[in-house]
Amino acid sequence: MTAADAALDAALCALGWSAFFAGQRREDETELLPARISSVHRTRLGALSAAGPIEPVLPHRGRTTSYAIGDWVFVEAHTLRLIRRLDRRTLLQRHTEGRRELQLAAANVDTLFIVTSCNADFNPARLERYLALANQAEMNPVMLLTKADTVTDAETYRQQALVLQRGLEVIALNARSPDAATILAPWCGTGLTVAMVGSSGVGKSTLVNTLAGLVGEDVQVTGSIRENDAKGRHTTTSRSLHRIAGGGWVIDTPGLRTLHVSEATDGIDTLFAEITDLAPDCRFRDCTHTQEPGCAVIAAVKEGTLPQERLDRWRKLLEENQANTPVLTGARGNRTTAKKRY
Ligand SMILES: Nc1nc2c(ncn2[C@@H]2O[C@H](COP(=O)(O)OP(=O)(O)OP(=O)(O)O)[C@@H](O)[C@H]2O)c(=O)[nH]1
Ligand SMILES: [Mg+2]
Ligand SMILES: [Zn+2]
Repeated sequence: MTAADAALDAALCALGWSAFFAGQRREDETELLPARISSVHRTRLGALSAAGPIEPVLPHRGRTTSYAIGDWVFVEAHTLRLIRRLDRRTLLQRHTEGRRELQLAAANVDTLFIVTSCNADFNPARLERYLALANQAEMNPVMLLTKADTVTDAETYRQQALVLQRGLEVIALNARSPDAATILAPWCGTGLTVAMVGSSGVGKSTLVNTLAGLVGEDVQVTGSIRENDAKGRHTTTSRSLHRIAGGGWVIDTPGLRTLHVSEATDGIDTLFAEITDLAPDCRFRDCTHTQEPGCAVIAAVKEGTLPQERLDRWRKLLEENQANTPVLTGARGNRTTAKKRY
């Protein structure tokens, strides 16, 4: 490898390029430039190449809605014509109100920061939805509890969050303090990508500004919240990618009004592992854990090792997931639920 090639390679790795993407380059594609999508507008895309920002030219009949922030694409060096998108390592999708199609929120994300605040926004059922989504997308979830500086009982919130999923990392912080960047540095190293999700007003853009060290014109606009219920005002309206001072990348997203779960069966199993683990001990293999004799899950609730509310939320989420998940017909006419397809 020449010195110039090595420098190019280092620049790509800093953008999040890895063997997973390099392995997708075909022999006839050696001249093409890899670029990472950094903004998605109605009719145009923005991207970052090893040489700097570019505006890829969409293929004939190409639509910007087919691309997610964080996607890797190949473009032709001199024309900047977009040739193709590379397979994604991870993909975060969301349902938008009134549309059937899933919206592509962020691709190739390593860690999903699920953001909530130490106030009225804290809601276990909603946080579980985000966790199911992160698990399903195979992104490592980390829960951030902002506004810890405004309360005296941040630790109580942290304890409530810790029990939502086995092994979950939960961090209470002040999103406005530069300390937040130091605390979150382990997930934000060179080439790593994190995305922020959470309701409006929890401090996602505030965190992006702190992590990216954004100042002046580049700053992500933040908004105030209502005093009585801590609800935000939907200040951020589009997704964007920002470089973190420590070398990684952060994707800001607009706060969601509602969050629907679909095609997340595996993600829900991971989230409620303590229930999934008990099921083999039930007397009946198809036990629904509602009233069956010899049910290990009901026994755990009676013994006090599994909270009834947790079981109720599991059932509700599973029902919603089933209602939203299309049922496919398998090769031999077997009914199977749809698995995630990238
Ligand atoms: N005291 C304190 N205020 C915070 C903290 N995090 C955010 N805020 C304030 O909360 C308000 C909302 O923050 P934003 O960053 O705009 O929230 P957002 O999650 O981006 O909201 P949307 O863009 O509407 O989805 C702003 O006034 C922030 O200054 C924190 O940790 N401590
Ligand atoms: Mg915002
Ligand atoms: Zn059972």
